Amino acid sequence: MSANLTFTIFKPRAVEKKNLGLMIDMIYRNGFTFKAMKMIQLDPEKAETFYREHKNQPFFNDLINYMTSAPVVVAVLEKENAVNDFRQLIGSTDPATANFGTIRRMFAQSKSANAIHGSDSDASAHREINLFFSPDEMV
Ligand code: 3AN
Repeated sequence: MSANLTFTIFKPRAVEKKNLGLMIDMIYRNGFTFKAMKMIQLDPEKAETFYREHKNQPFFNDLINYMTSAPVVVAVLEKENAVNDFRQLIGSTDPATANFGTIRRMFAQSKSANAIHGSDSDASAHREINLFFSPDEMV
């Protein structure tokens, strides 16, 4: 799989608040291309697999409850240096301290309801893409 790919989730509150279009527009304007995208309802098992590295964190149960509370949109994005550039675009985990102009600063409510996910490494992107998409779903 290309190292120029990253994986994102538009989280429940961002979908409910109808901010999807604005967020997608920002992503396009920052040079990313969508290779795949779909709306899904996460079940607890899938959410726990996805967030397995946070299993022992105090916020884990809340995170799983939140991520399974309403539909999300998952997508694969392509751009040179996709992982790092996308992390820059979304901003830091806590929207209160995320840089101005980042997606989380503009659209997130809190650390758990923080609007959007972005893979933190090429290895994570590879794992996360394979968790949600089969090769025939990618353009
Ligand atoms: P990021 O998504 O910025 O890489 P991670 O990987 O540290 O952040 O955490 C994964 C997800 O867990 C975050 N996107 C956020 O939804 C949630 N999370 C992280 N830290 C906290 C926290 N202190 N309280 C509540 N939720 C958190």
